Amino acid sequence: MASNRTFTMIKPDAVRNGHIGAILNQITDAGFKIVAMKYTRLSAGKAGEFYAVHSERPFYGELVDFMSSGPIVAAILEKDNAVEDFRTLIGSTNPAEAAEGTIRAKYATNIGENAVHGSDSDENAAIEGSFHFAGVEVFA
Ligand code: 3AN
Repeated sequence: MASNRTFTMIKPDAVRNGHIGAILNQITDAGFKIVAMKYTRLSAGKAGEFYAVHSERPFYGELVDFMSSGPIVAAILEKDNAVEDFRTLIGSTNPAEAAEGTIRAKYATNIGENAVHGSDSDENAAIEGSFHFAGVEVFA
């Protein structure tokens, strides 16, 4: 059965470009409830840990540098079928291929600086949520 939670980050490019409010509006307008949220900055070490699954990919260093380059908004979101519905809402990894109206089509800079993160499975949503939030910071 699909879980009802996913994890997101509004990435440093979208924060720098002033899109926090618009992105959060689009997320809540789409029916997601914010059950945890923080404005924070990842150290290079923490960003490297978060993206460890990509450590062999050629863009890993660039990704870690970018994700630790400025503040992010991290959040846990709740909705039926959260993981899949949120991936649909944000659009393809490469904003040039993202469907019109999706968050990445509207706010992403390029494939590396793509405005938002969305978990790709229920299992990763739980791991990523726990990476950023303690139990007492989650309000069901
Ligand atoms: P998604 O975030 O859509 O799940 P992944 O998991 O393939 O995409 O990639 C994780 C992150 O790595 C992306 N959000 C993006 O910031 C970065 N990334 C992915 N592919 C590339 C690429 N070809 N060049 C640079 N950065 C990339």
